[in-house]
Amino acid sequence: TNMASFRTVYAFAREMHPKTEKADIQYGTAGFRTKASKLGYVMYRMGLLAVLRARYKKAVIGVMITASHNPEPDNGVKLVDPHGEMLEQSWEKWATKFANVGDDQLEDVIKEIVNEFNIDMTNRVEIFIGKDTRPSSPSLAKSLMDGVLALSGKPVDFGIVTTPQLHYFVTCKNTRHAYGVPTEVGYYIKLVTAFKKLRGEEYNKGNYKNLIFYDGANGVGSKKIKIFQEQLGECLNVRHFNDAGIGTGKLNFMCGADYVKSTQSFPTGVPVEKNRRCASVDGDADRIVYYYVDDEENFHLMDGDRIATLIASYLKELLQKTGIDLNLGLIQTAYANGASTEYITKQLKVPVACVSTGVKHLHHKALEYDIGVYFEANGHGTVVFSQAAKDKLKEALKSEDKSETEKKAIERFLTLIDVINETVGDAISDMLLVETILHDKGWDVKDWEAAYTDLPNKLVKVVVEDRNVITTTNAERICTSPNGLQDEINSLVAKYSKGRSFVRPSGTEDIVRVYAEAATKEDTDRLAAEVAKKVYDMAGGTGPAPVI
Ligand code: G16
Repeated sequence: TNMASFRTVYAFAREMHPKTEKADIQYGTAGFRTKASKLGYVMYRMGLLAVLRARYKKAVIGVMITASHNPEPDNGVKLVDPHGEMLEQSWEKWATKFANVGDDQLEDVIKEIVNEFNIDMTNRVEIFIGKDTRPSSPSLAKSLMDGVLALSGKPVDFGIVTTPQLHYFVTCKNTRHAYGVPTEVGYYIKLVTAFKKLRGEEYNKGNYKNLIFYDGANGVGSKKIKIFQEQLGECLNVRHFNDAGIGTGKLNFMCGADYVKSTQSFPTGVPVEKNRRCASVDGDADRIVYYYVDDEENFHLMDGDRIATLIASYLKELLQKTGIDLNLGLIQTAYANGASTEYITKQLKVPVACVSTGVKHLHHKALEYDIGVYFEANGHGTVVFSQAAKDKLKEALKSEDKSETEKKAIERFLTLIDVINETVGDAISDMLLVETILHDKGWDVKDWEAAYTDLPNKLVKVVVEDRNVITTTNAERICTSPNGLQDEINSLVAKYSKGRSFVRPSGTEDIVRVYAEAATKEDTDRLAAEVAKKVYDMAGGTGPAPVI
């Protein structure tokens, strides 16, 4: 009976979700991403894979339909593992295999994976599904659900939600509600209750004013912030902008976290008010960056590195007040500004680890600490706490050896954990955390910025024929092919004071990314252009060549 049921899989595929693309597609930095029109059959197949994964893990698996920071005509899919993490890397090759075999081979691939992992196909499993606001998402969700149904799984559709909300639901369900209630209402209640408790009665404090301008990137982040705002009431005034309707083509267009970070400029649609604290989220609300415009109308960016250092330093201080010994680590990628890394190691004296791009890598590394703070410079990150750390804090609260001041700090620490969505980077939860810290310190955005000065930095995209000709090692900081490219980069970098540069193929866009930083803006721009030109020349650049 087990094997016979796979027949439906082929029938569904052939009649409703036939493979339309010849070229192979790869499970990248954050799942599959491409033009939405090319994704119907991929979704169907991810529905199949999700059921197999769920049966293997004997747990709920999540599937998020989104292309996050990419433009509106794109879409994508990422799988969420039982504890809310991204799909385990050893299964990515299965995802890629499922996506690329012919329709008539699907049954065989299913048999292969069932045999390899000895999957009990009689398990009844649920698949949690979420989608962003892209117009293509409902029909792709339908394809996905057909895949789930073809293997007799039960799809549970959460409708339009942020990526971190879906991760949260999966974790709640699999921890039997220990982490929270797996509904949107449950999510808001948990975060807002903790936030209000931390804020207390005094909404403004020192230089801190409880008004923030929020750019929702014309996506799901602008829908959900309204629900937050209703519940936050007067204690945090979030004035939101960029809330265009679904299908207007404005998603992420000249706004949102990716635009602000990569162009280092103010988004459209948000009124420019001098010295006003502003924040932008991305298309599925898992990234956030802060910024403001000063009296001289200069733009100042507070990116993921800055958020990470703010959080790490605050947690470290608070931890000291609890008198409890827990280890704290910070995880970055090669994109982290050199000045931030120096500040963390030398000033904060917090150990830093550098890993490859992709939240999946950062999250994994962060789990090695009692308290792991991880952020990509692009604003994607969160904090994870080990169960042992949580237990230790809770135990200490009951202990007679602890003073009242220490107990107060412990209570605050535990409440802080509830504001944080530990399952994955969550723009709105991160914002509530940053606002809590700034409020507690009585800081405005300038006080925050004063911690260290970023080195000028620049991100450039280079279009090449096949981005996979670029390979890297050492957390993507060294390029291993094409032959000789790294030597060229080294000699270019050597010309500039505080110069640093690296190149890597994007896992979400069909381009090569070039990062550069140096002591001055002019040097940075020049170094970025020179390295971009080398990539163009040595890695098969197409279209107009980068100008130096
Ligand atoms: C995704 C990943 C991030 C990554 C970004 C860019 O973000 O989740 O971890 O930094 O893509 O990746 P790449 O440089 O490989 O294109 P998002 O917000 O698009 O899901």
